[in-house]
Order: sequence, then C-alpha cells, then structure tokens
Amino acid sequence: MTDPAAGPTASAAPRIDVVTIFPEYLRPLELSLVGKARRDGLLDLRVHDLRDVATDRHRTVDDTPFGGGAGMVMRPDVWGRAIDATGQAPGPDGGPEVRDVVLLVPTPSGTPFTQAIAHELAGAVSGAAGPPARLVLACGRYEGIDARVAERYAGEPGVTVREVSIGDYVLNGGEAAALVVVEAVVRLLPGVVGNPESLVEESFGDAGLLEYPVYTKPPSWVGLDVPEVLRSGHHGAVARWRRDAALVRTAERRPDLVESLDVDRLDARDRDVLDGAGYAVVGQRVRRRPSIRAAASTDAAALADLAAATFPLACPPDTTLGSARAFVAEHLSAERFSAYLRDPDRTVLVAEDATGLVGYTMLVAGEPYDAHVAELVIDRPTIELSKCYALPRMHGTGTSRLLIDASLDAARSGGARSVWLGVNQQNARARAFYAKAGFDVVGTKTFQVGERLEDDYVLVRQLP
Ligand code: JD8
Repeated sequence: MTDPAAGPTASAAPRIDVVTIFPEYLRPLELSLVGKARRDGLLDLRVHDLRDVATDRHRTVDDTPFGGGAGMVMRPDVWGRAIDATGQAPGPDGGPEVRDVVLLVPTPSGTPFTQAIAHELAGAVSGAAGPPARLVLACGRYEGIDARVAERYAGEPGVTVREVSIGDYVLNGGEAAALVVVEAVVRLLPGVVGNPESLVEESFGDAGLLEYPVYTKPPSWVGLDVPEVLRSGHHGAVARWRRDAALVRTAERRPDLVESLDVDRLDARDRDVLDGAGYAVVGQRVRRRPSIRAAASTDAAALADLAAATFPLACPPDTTLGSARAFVAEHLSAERFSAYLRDPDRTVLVAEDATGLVGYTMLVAGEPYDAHVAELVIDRPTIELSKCYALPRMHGTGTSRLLIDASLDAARSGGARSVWLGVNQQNARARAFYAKAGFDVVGTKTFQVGERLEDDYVLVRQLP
C-alpha cells in the first residue's frame, strides 16, 4: 500500500520510512508541521504496512517466543523483507536508493531518546552532517521484534541501528514512539519551522535549561497578573527574568539537568539564582547542596563509614594509617556512634544528598574534659564541636559551611555561649575554614591518636 500523504516518488527531500502493522496510527503525520513539510516537499515520509511482506494468506508477522513465556514475538524474516523493501524505491535522483540508513527501533529497553539524538538524526537525514542518510523506523508490537533484526542490520555496511526509548513507561507498541521521534526530528529540518529563532531557546537546547514560563493577553486573568517586567519593554530585564525563571524551574523540576550545566556559561547572577535554589558551583560542576538534619539512631552504621572515610584525612600527613584506623576503631565505630546518638549531651548533625551521608558534626555539651582547655575557654556554658567532617568530594559545595552553621545554631539554641574545638596544627585547610567561621585560636593542646600525641590548636567561637 503506497502512502497517500507521500510526496513525489523520487525526492531529494530528507527521507523517513516507517514500518508498522498499524499504518493508520501514523496518520497524524499528515497533520500540522509534519504534514505541511510533506506537502511542501521538505520531507519524504513513507509509511509501510509490515503485513505487505508477509507470505501466508493470514499475513502472519509473529510467532511464539523461543524459551516460552507469554505473548508473541515478531518474526525476523518478515521484518528483514520489510526493511529491505523500503530501499527498493528509486533514490533522490530517480536512480537506485544508495543513501546510508539509520534503522531506529523504538523499545522500552532502548537508550533514552533526547533532543541531542533528535538533532543528530535531523543532521543525518538533511545531509547537514555529510551525505544524507535515510531514517527507517521499525514499529514493533506484541512482545517486540526478534533480536536478530537489530543484530543483522547492525552488521550491515552503511546501516546504523539505534534502539531508543521515549520514556520509562510501557506502551503496547512502537508507533507512539515513532510519532514522537518523527515530530522531534522533522521540526529541526531546514525550512520546516517558520522562524528557526524559536528553536534556539527551547528546553534541552544549548542552554540545557527548561523553558521559562510564557504569558499573553489578557494582562490580568482571574486575578492572576502577568509579571510586570514582561510588559516593561525593558528587553534586558525581560531576558534576565526569563533566564532566572528557567534556572529556578530547572532546579525544581530537573536536578539532573542542573547538575550537567556547563558552568563556564553561568554568570554571577546565574550562580546566585542556583545558590538560592540549593545548588553550588563546585569547580566545573553544579552540585545540589546536601540537606542538613539531626542524626537518627539508624544512622550509626553510615556515620561510622563516614567517620572512617574522613578522620584519617584530618590527621597530620605522617600519621600512620594504622594509628588512624586504631583511633577510628576505638572511638568512631558503629557501636560508639549508637552510644553517641543515645547520649543526651551529644548532638550529631548530618549532611545528606542523593548518595547518602556526606558529612557530619558532633557537639559535646558539658565542661571541657581537658582541664587546660577549661582554662582557655572563658564564655560559659560552652560546648565542644568535637567532630566536623565532610567527604572530600563535597569540598567546595558549601557542605561544611552548612554543617557548622547548623551546629552553631544548635549550640546557641542549647544555651551555649561559646563553642570550642581542637584542630591539628598541621591541618591548614581546616584552620582556614574555622577562621572563616569566626573561630579564634586561644591556645594549644595535645590529642592522642593511637600511640602518638598530636599537637592541636584550641579554637573558640563566641555565641552572642
Ligand atoms: C516498542 C512492543 C510492547 C514492550 C511487552 C508491552 C518506546 N518508552 C516505551 N515504552 N514502551 C515502548 C515500546 C513498547 C513496545 C514496542 C516500544 C514493541 N512493545 C511490549 C515490552 C513488554 N510489551 C517504548 N520507545
């Protein structure tokens, strides 16, 4: 059955073939932008009925699955004939069809279909990326297509096989996905979209952001007003408002997109907006800042793992791993953390992100256990910030800052008028961090790690 919406037989226009047992399902491609592109000769899209190449009088295209199981599987031999048949039609110059082929097979087990893939396919069929190829979409049904079809064509010279999924949900066939892929690709073809400008600021475009909210008349509707700036005529302010709105919307709805933003394209205002949305720019990456919460009894094991991963890093470089591990085993085991979490004089706060615990602090109320420290710390009651650690990969994300600010708040709300801590004299990084957090050096003390006595500075922070 030849496709009524198809353009002239031999056309230099980008060529797309769709093979399906439900040709009617693709009728929407006669409508709207794609339909117009076909009528304007900007696209040569043909829909083929798979049953046309079936050989039995029942036009069978499927059979029972080897290995058993429910449902039916589509036969490879039928698909082979159908795919080959799409190349029988004369090519653009009326001669044999010689274009390379991109065989796209929609399947729930495919790689996610994205705007980037849509651009690649549009480039392939339009010849923007070299000699034009033609796109063949194989729409499966039942339990799917025999796996040898993809295998066979993947080995065919001039054929690229792409198994893609349009989303993490299960459909009954590939036709809906074919509609999605064709529309996403065709609207990127030259001349199809009236104003190519409108393609620029789209979601998932270069900026990697979702679109900003859009508005039109009336300026006020059911008490809802269009944001004033959009009616200001101040193009710079409008552009800034739209950029901020796109950043916030993307941060709220698509953390995955935010974390793959190109930081070199983020200006200071962008970073402020992201900061407000809970993201920090760390080196070349945008990272979701962890959330801070009080530790729960169920966190003991994770805290012990975190402590084992972080304590050795705060020790002087010449501390033996053995003595650091001995200290961890003695003071920072899961059992010890269970006890700390039950201890009313101890407050443990944790920083958590999608990967789990990434930092923690421990406050120990009461008189300093070290008499020398008790002399150094004037403002009473005081509390010890005994532990303040974050995983190295969180450095720069503001995690430690979030933790210490929350710990100072907890100390303040616990009635403490000062917080003291000991930091190894060789740990310049931690000392700089505490200095920025308002801690002053008031003296020194020693700290036992395994059989070694380490030299610490004693730091104090007044709590107004
Ligand atoms: C092609 C047959 C149905 C799928 C048994 C239900 C894409 N994102 C997506 N979800 N589902 C599909 C898809 C489903 C298909 C076929 C694509 C061919 N089915 C099958 C496996 C489980 N039935 C898809 N793209």
